[in-house]
Amino acid sequence: MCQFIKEMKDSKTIKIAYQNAKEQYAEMGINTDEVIAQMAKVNISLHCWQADDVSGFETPDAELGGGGIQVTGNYPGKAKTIEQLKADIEKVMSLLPGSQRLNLHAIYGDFKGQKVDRDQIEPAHYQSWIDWAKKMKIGLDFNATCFSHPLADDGFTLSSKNEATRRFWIEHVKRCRLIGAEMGKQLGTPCVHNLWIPDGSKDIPVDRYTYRKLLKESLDEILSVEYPKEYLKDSIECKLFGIGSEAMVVGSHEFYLGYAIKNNTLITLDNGHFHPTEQVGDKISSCLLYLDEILLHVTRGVRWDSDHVVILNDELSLIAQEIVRAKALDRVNIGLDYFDATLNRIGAYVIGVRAAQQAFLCALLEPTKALVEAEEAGNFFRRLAMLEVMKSKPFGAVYDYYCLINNVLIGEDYIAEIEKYEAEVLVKR
Ligand code: RNT
Ligand code: ZN
Repeated sequence: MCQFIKEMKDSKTIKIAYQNAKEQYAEMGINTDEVIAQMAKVNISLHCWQADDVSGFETPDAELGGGGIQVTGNYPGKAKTIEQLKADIEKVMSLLPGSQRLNLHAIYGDFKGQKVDRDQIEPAHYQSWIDWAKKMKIGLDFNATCFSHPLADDGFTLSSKNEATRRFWIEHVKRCRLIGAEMGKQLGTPCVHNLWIPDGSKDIPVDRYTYRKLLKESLDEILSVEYPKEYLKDSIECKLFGIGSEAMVVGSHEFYLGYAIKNNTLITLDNGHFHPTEQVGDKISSCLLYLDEILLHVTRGVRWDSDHVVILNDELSLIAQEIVRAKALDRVNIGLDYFDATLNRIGAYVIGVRAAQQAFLCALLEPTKALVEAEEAGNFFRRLAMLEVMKSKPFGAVYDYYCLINNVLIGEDYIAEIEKYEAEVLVKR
């Protein structure tokens, strides 16, 4: 009874705060109810790999190995089985307003204790994920896994000068696209297949041209198999450098942007994959002028690391603003990509998704028309002042209300809920 009264009171407070926020935004010409309705277009794809430190389920003791990416930390509760991973994702989604998708890597197949090498995987190995996604009413996205494998140990996969190695990886990625298309077909929502390869070299290479030529040839062969766009969308992910590939990454931004434009694929913009003074937010309008769609890997770069938990920072805000200002929400696929093993992994997801949602919500609450008018009039004081004023408008009250009408915990209440899940489930693993 007491709990019931408290909930009633809380929801009343949230509604009053929302009403107040609604009036404040209305004064700036913004209809908050319409903005909330638009949040349905912000359909974030959760990366499965935060739940288990990018280990996957090929063997019971699988771990992320090489590839220029690294996980640090050993916080208890990592998902060690598909069942645990599913339970964790269900818990995460229960704490999020709106609907999400799940983004799987090939190493997360349901191999049922069998050794299935990457060039042998089939749609059947992912059927239990598809069935679960149907039950959850969510879409799936997919990724070839071209790392954590002996044939990736020398740092080259699709650009390898060893023909047998290159062929192995071509076969893997071809199969991944087939699996992705099957996911899209069965789930009735296109699967975005993202291709990121670690290929690169620690020290100064002399034959960059050949490595890039080999990668181009591999991609041409992989993409020569066509799938309906309603089933599969192909995206390719560039990177400036990785750990152990500091001097050159074969799949650089120029390489993939050129390839994507020429071959009509999507490009993946991972905001941890550029020089720190570059902004992915600034790249979006350019990419959208030449490509039908893009994929985001939303992350947080910290010094040399590109994969910290997403928070609501300026970089994320600019990304969301640029997408909304370009009216391109339906041309941008939003994925997350980070892995931190030093904190509760369920919490890491909820923090990141809520931050990304808040960035888009703020962007939708922007009086863009008035800002553009100030810009066109050359009134840069007004433009800058308005951008600053918007930062202290009560977007939090709008987000709380969005949580309320979606029936999920509001504000800090999710923290205790995750701590409870940690005590009841995670520490017992
Ligand atoms: C690596 C890329 C890539 C990976 C995942 C696991 O730098 O960002 O997207 O993080 O595929
Ligand atoms: Zn990425």
